[in-house]
Amino acid sequence: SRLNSKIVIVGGGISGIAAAQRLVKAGFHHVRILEATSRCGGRIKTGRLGDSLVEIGANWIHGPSQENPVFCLARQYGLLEPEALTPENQAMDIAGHPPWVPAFYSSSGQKLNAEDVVPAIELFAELLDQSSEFQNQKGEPFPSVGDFICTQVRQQAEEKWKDTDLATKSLRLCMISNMLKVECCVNGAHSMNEVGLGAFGQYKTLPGLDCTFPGGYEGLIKNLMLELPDGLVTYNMPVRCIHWNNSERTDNPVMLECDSGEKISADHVIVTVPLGYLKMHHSTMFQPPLPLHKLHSVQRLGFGTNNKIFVEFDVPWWDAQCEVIYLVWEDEDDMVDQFPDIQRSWIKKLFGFTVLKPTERYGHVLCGWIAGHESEYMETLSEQEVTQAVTQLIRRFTGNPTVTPTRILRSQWFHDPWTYGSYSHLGNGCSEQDLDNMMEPLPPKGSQSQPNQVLFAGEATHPCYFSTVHGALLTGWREADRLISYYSSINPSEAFKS
Ligand code: 6YU
Repeated sequence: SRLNSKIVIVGGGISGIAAAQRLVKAGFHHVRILEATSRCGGRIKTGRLGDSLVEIGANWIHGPSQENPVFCLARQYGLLEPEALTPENQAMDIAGHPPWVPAFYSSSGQKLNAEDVVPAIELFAELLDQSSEFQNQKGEPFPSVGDFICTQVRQQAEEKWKDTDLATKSLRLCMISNMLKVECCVNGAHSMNEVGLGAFGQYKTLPGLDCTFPGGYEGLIKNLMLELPDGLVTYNMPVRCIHWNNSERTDNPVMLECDSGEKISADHVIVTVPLGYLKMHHSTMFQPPLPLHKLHSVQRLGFGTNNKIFVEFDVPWWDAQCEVIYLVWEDEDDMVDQFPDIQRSWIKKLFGFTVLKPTERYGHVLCGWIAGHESEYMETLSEQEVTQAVTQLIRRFTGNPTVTPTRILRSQWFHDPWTYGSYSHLGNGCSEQDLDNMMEPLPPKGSQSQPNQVLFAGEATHPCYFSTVHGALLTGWREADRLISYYSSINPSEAFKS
């Protein structure tokens, strides 16, 4: 019966907490979360820069509207600003690209005219839209979104910009390089050449203008945790191995082995560890090993790094209304988003900064964004080295040799041993099938042994909202529901509270 079945959730991120919350509500008594670290939240992590709260991990509610469960919970808990709650805000359909007020600076230290670069941004946006249209087509004309976009730009630029002078044309191609770097951050990919074209349209956006949590994203976690019984989470308890189809025990089919040596038996395990962790540890984490089709999907799906570098100033060097600052390198008209000479050139991957608003709350703080192997290299540098590189960069692009940050703070998601990166994307050759494989429970379909021994939740198991908090939350609920309906099917007389 559900009352006695033992359910262990591996990982206390939003997906693990969501699964626990739903199972507890449905009347399961023996639910626990084993979390490797000393805190819950995982990639939802609010930190401090001086007196201000800043997000080390997830930043926005993407598409805050009725259909978004993160939005609905945040509203219910009273965590959002009035503006985010307005019908106008919820109705705004931005298709994943917020209409921020931009400013453009060049590597020769000049502010660029919008009209010189905006045609490149428009062409890029058009091609990015088209990249979503290769789904369900037989074969992809190009292996990646990066290949598709660069080929199309090369073909179309000549025609479109035939009356434009050479210098401006070249500048627009440099702007395309910048846009590729932006998309590396959005997709959590090393390069747009590693984002598959055929499945790009698999990702879906929701309506609503992206909003933030004024009191920190972790407020969502804190409120959800209040709905859980005390002691449900065991901290500092990394799970090393999951023995399923466990023949030594007849009462419980699954046995978990922790780093501490502790062994815990269970009827069901919900695994929510990040894809980066799975890629690294799948061979030791499952006994027997993962079925091949699942393993191949773990390997084929992409999991790159996107990091933030918060930079604080006494005095702003950008305009008051500016919301995003793009740094355009004038030597990048060959449309590149990767730098072979990483030690010297890593900083070129930083596409620019978003401006933290409102100023009354944050002071003058920018958030720099950097993805890819360059970002992973940045993590190995000291804070001083990063500060020096960012200071030099800003001095060069503003042409002002005295600009000096007062404080910086950066994330280091690749060196987080429980994550190994930021979030997932569909890599070369990926399809919808890979996400289906990711969420398929063990033992796989068609097996004779007890079903639903090991279930899989987490951001990288959502068919269309992967890489997001709402996607992760929904997968936790999905796997809880899988168990709830499993128990009602084997014992229909047990009425469920819900
Ligand atoms: C969003 C956003 N956002 C920025 C950055 C990052 C992410 N995301 P968790 O990892 O949370 O939990 C797993 C737990 O397991 C964890 O606590 C571990 O300690 C534990 N664990 C691991 N191993 C274990 C073991 N062996 N034993 C026990 N425990 C173990 N999402 O909605 N808005 O603004 C951002 C952003 C820098 C790093 C984000 C954002 C992603 C979310 O943070 C993430 O999906 C969820 O928090 C994951 O929750 P979880 O429970 O699955 O895992 C067209 C097209 C484009 C496609 N993409 C466009 C979307 C853009 C995505 N944007 C992201 C942007 C930012 C800025």
